[in-house]
Amino acid sequence: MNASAPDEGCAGSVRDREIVAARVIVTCPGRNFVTLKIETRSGVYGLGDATLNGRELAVASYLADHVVPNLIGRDAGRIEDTWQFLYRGAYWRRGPVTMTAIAAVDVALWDIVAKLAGMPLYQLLGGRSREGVLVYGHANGRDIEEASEQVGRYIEKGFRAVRAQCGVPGVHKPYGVARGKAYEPAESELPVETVWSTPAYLNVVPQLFERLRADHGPDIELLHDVHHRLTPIEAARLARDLEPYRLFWLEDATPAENQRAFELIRRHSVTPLAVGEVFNSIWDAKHLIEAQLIDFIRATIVHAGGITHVRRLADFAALHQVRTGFHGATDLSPVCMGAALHFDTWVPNFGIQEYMFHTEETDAVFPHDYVFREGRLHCGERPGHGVDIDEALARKFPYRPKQLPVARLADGTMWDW
Ligand code: EZ4
Ligand code: CO
Repeated sequence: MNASAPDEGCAGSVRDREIVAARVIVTCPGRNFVTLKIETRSGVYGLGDATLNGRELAVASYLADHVVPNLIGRDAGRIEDTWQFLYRGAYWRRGPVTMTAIAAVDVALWDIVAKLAGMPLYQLLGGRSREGVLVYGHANGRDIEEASEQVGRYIEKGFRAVRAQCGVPGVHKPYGVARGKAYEPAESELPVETVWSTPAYLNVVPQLFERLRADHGPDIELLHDVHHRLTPIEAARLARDLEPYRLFWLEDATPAENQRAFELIRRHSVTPLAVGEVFNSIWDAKHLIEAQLIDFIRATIVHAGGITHVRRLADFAALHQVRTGFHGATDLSPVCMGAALHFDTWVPNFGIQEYMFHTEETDAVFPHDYVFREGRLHCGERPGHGVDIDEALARKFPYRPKQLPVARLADGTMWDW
């Protein structure tokens, strides 16, 4: 970039903002994370999360081999132009690998510009809209009893909203139920094969929520994740059966490639619906939002093109009174969480934010300034998104290949996971 060009904006000079280096850092402090670090001539750097669970190295290569060479010499302040260059300019658009790579660049640039401006990132987006970000935690149990105890533990910790999952009689290793200390879906080098039974599941879930309301009363917000396991008519039945227990949301009730499938669920139920943690573009959600078939959009910063694209998605959703409910499982790194919390602090149509605790090792590799207090997460006031990386420590945790499980019906048919 021409260092003698007129200075634009107030976040340093064009010369200060020139990108001089960009590196992909892969580390496994309990699970794999991919991080992009972009450095400017001023010495100020930015970080972006590039983690795509089970497909980490595809994004690492997309970035290192195809994106980083384009960044060197660019003005880090040209966030929008860089986004358009990587999306429109690349010819090949969308898809989780591409959009995760673009997100990593985008978040790192927002981080740099906020640091140069001396502002917390939420301020650049338009400033604070709320005092804290409502989060939900994950309670799970091998049976209803254990799941209810877990919900109780979250309430004791101060949570105001809890997602609940429980074992399904006859189903070995159901989605969302912990095997070790904490629930972590990607557990082996090759996918674990699980067996799925829809009738047993449809039987147990309403019983779970009946019990949770009886044990914990009407005030706690309850959520549930179907993880794409039902057909549209089965999803409609579950949503209807759960109405008496007033869920905050029912998530991913059926796969959303066919967006019109949700019309069927809507016809039968007023249970609020959340969709989209696997979405990577506004186009994945267009009909769902326009036709008001969902209540919460879960597409998040790391998998949907960064702040620049998710801001557009959130504004579009706001026109239809659809609120945000960003994905925030442990496979999204603290870097994504930091950026998401700044976004959540600003976005007018905020709904809720998913929050699972990272391991101590992960928290040590990614020092951050966000804190949990009384059921809400609070982003810090440090310039940027407030999350750093300890590269020396990251190097002590080398990449370990891990994939998500797969699900089959009892007769061997491959099913949705
Ligand atoms: O299975 O993040 O709502 N949360 C979820 C997660 C996802 C994992 C997949 O990478 O559905 O547990
Ligand atoms: Co989910």
